[in-house]
Amino acid sequence: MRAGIALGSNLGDRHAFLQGAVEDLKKIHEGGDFLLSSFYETDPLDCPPGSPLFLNAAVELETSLPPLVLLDHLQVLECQSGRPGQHEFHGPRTLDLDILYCGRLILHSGKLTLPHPRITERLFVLKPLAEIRPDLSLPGWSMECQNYLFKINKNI
Ligand code: PH2
Ligand code: MG
Ligand code: MG
Repeated sequence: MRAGIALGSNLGDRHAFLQGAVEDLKKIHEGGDFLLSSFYETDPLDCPPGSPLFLNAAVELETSLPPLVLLDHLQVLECQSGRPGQHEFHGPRTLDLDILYCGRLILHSGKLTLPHPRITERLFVLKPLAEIRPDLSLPGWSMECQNYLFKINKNI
């Protein structure tokens, strides 16, 4: 199925961490188009005061991995970037990889909620995602991705 993944970094060589993650994600991609957005520099949202700016991006890839297996895999990549297992809430991190959606699957497990419940509120997710999948519509959404971006940009 097609899985959407949000990438973020606001510690160290942000560009290298994102680019490294993209190369690692290509290794689990199983065919068809590997969609990659531009890298966007974004203001930290809900982070401790003085947090550095983020680099954010989005990827859509094809995988047959079950979502919780994909999640484990992403957490290994986060660890390999040097991100500690425990850190301050939303504190600076070398690499953050969040699953946004896995096809049209709806999942509420203790570890993972799909689709990610806050996609439509977060400019730093919507902007890269709308670049690669403007037409995306997910369970629970009332409109396409590009329209949520339009709405958030207009702040209406
Ligand atoms: N991630 C967060 C909290 N705040 N702000 C930006 N700009 N980019 C992020 O990736 C981000 C954030 C929690 O993971
Ligand atoms: Mg995150
Ligand atoms: Mg995360």
